[in-house]
This record gives sequence, structure tokens and C-alpha cells, in this order.
Amino acid sequence: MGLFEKLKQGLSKTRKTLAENTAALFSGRAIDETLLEELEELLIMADIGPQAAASITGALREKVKKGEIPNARELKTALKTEIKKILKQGNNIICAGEKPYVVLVVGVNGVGKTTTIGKLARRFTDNGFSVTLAAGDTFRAAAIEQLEIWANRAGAQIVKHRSNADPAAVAFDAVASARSKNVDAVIIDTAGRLHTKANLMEELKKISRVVSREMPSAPHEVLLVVDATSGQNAIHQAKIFNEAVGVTGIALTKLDGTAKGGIVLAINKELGIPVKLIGIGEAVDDLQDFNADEFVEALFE
Ligand SMILES: Nc1nc2c(ncn2[C@@H]2O[C@H](COP(=O)(O)OP(=O)(O)OP(=O)(O)O)[C@@H](O)[C@H]2O)c(=O)[nH]1
Ligand SMILES: [Mg+2]
Repeated sequence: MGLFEKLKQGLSKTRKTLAENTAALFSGRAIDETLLEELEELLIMADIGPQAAASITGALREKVKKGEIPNARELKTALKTEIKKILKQGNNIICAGEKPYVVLVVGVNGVGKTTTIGKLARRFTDNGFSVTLAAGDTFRAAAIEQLEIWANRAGAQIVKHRSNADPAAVAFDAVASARSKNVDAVIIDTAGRLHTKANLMEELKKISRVVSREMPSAPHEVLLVVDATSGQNAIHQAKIFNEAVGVTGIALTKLDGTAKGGIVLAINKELGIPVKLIGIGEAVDDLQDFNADEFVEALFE
């Protein structure tokens, strides 16, 4: 299966709601205010968020007024164009610059941080880069074991301490070890934490601080992992993690399990943080770079 087919399959639930409902909406009806209102509702149901939905339908309304959208087919094209305008294309995550390239991975419980790290590590090693994983989730012994399994799968090294150790110390050691061995990338796993727990957010700040003590330019990427099925709560999470550690990109996971993949737009519109990676399954190759054009095409095809 090609990558685009895989993306389409992963997005099938969102696609079903969006494509089928818009098809029904667009077929043979006059493009009037009622239709635009129904469209706005439909976009909100796909979790595109009220702000993005209003801005999209607002832009379409203007075009309709100017006579630029003569028929339903043109409306679909115009809708895709407006969605693409909202989606920010971030840079892809690649190992570049001073070694090692340090990625700090954060997020609430169970969103897919460790899985995403495993997939990303594998992608790096497949491209010929060496990788060190930092077992910064010291909260549970099982978390360290889970990361070890992914390290083996990806051909990456792992730096770990015993459970309950200070995660900042693990991260520091991983970066120091990678520097001394000239390793290309370090990916730091962290324990899932509720964004509402201030002390746990402080712990994240400390990890970031300690890493930059060892390497001033690091972390080069702070990746917030967000579960696409969490809906509008994702916006709230992103806001608070961003305030704490300065999120540079979002990995949106479990897009294969939700009918509400529109959350990508809400995140872009309301926070301006680019979605860089998307997870469309549990397997090692179910990770893709986010590509705005492809994403929109896959949603409506
Ligand atoms: N369907 C699907 N499942 C995923 C995806 N990414 C992760 N998962 C699953 O989500 C579950 C949790 O994944 P983890 O990687 O352990 O999540 P985590 O954020 O590290 O969890 P904690 O460390 O406990 O906070 C696992 O069963 C994964 O297989 C995805 O893109 N699609
Ligand atoms: Mg984990």
C-alpha cells in the first residue's frame, strides 16, 4: 500500500463523516445561507473547532457573494483551499545541525508518546542516523521496559536509570552519552502527566533546563503528543504544555481511531503550533510527516 493510501485508510473515519456529509450537502442544492450554516455545523462536528469553522465558512460566504462559487463542485474545491490556508506546514523532523539532535517528547497519559518515539527512532535509524533513547519515564518500571523493546526494534541505544530516578538526570546522561559517542539523535521519553498538575509541569521544565545545561541549543524539538480522539481537550493540553516547555511541534496520534481528525485544524487555528507528525496505527511504520495538502486531499477523496 502506498503512503497516500495508508493515510486515507488511517483517516477513514474522519473522511467518512466529512466526505459523505459534504457530498450529501453539496448535491444539487443552491448555495445559500442555510447550506453554509449546515456546513459550519458539520465542520464543528468533525472537531475542526468553532473558530476555524467560522473562519472557513466566512471566507466561503464572501466568495459566494462575489459569485466566485457557481456550483457545488466549486464549493468543495473552495472548502479544501480554505482548509489548506489554515493548516501550517511546519518543518519536518530530521536530524540536522550540531550533534546530537535532541527531541523532548511530552504529553498526557496514554496518548502514544513511547510508541511515537519508537516509530521516530526507527525512521532515523532507517535513514542511517544513530539514536539514543532516554528512559525519562521513571515513574513505572514497565515504562522503561517498553522503551527498551522499542530501542531494540529500532536499533537504537538506550540510557536508563532505575525506576523513580530523577528524569532530568536520565535526560542529562543520555545527551552527555550521545555527545561523547557522536550519536546523531537523542529522543527523551517522559512520563505521561496531567497538564493541570503544576508540580509535574515543573518537572518537565527541569528536564528541559538540565538538557540545555549540557547542550545549550537543546532541546531542538519539543514534541507534544496529542491523541486525536481527545477532541477539544487537546487544545487545552497544548496551551498549558506550550506555556511550560515551549512546544515546537505536535505529533497527533490515533488518527486512525477517530471520526474527528479535524482537530488538526483547531490546533493550528487556535494555537498556531504546527502538527509535524501523525500517527495512523500502532505499527512501527504507522508514522507520517504531516503534509497539509496531502492531508486535505485524503480527507475529501
Ligand atoms: N490506533 C493507534 N494506536 C496508537 C497510536 N499511537 C499509539 N497507540 C497506542 O496507544 C497506546 C498507548 O501508547 P503509549 O505509547 O504507551 O502511550 P504513552 O503516551 O507513552 O503512555 P504513558 O507513558 O502511559 O503516558 C498503545 O496501545 C499504543 O499502541 C496510533 O497512532 N494509532
Ligand atoms: Mg510512555
